[in-house]
Amino acid sequence: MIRSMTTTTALAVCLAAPLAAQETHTWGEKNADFEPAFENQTRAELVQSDLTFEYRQIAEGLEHPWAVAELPDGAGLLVTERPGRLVHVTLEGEVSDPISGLPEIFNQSAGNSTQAGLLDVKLGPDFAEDRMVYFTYAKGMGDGMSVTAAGRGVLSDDMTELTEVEDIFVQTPPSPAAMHYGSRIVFDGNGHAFVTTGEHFTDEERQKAQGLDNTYGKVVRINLDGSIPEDNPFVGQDGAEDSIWSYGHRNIQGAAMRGDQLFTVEHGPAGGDEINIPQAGLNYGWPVVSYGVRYDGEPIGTGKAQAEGMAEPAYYWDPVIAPGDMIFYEGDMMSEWQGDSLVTGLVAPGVVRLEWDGDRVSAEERLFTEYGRVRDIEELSDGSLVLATDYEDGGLVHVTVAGAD
Ligand SMILES: [Ca+2]
Repeated sequence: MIRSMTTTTALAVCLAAPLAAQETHTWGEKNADFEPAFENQTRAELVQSDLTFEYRQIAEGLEHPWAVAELPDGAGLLVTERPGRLVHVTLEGEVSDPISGLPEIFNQSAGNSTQAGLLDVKLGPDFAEDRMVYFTYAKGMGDGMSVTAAGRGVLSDDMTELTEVEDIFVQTPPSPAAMHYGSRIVFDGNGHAFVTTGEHFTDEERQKAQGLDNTYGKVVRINLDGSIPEDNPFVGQDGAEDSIWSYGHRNIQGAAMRGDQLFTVEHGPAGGDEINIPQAGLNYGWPVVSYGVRYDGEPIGTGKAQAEGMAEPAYYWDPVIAPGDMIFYEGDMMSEWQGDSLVTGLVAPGVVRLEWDGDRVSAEERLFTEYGRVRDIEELSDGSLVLATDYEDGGLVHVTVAGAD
């Protein structure tokens, strides 16, 4: 069954980008008054690509699409909708009925904000052989309590159901606060998965980001079946969760591998979004230090941005961009971007491109700003991009370079 054919007309319209480059970005007013620890840790030089883009709306009417994963052999896309649906979308815009077999998804709101739901989806590293699909989600634990979890299941050939579904990670302990779930899952190419979490936001819950006896505000590292790699940094340490890779994070909604190195992008408070390059066993500082301040302008933790024993972010934004996800671009279509990261923005509209010099950012560009809240970005096998716009009536946008095949 096809849920929406509204895109058939949109498909016929191929909107060319304005010939002029996008409007020039200027830095906004800072929320906080900290000095960076090193040059280009924030506000790197603003640049503009000399590319002309074409945009095609693939699908509309998706409810807060959160993640997009390309299937092999032109078989289209798997897309999560945050309320709890996993759907198949063709590149022509046909949206399937929800794929069955997911666990029950917790999608309650907290105040006027809904952050819980079905979050990431990725094809497993051996998908061609085992059709294993991995996902992250908010899991209800009873009495309104919830956690972040990661699961996996086998996608049927007709893409209508997941079978053999199991959890491979369940955050502990259950939280009464339905906020800050993270979460992405990425693979290191060496048999492990990294799962990112959040710290459930409240003043009380966030303190757990510094504790090793829980998995709030952590990057965790697991084997693909959910077992714990023996070389994880806290294996064998009394009172520490063996799954922890790094800690002191706030709300990590984006993650990507560059070679065998994990990069994460996390939501900070006002003025403190961070890119980190998480190393085994290190403390990334939240909520003791931050380059941001509380939303009411009051200080965070010690009121300082830096502390001995707490790792510096590789990059931070003040004002924030509210990062959704990030990729490292590898394709030929936008070949001058190879090795750059593309970070989606929810508050800063569109996508932020970062150029890197080793582990340091060297330049920044703002792209695709007319699309507003962008939750996810996927590079397709031909080097084109798909953006997922995060609205109640959200959709997918296919971005190509004018004149590219
Ligand atoms: Ca930090």
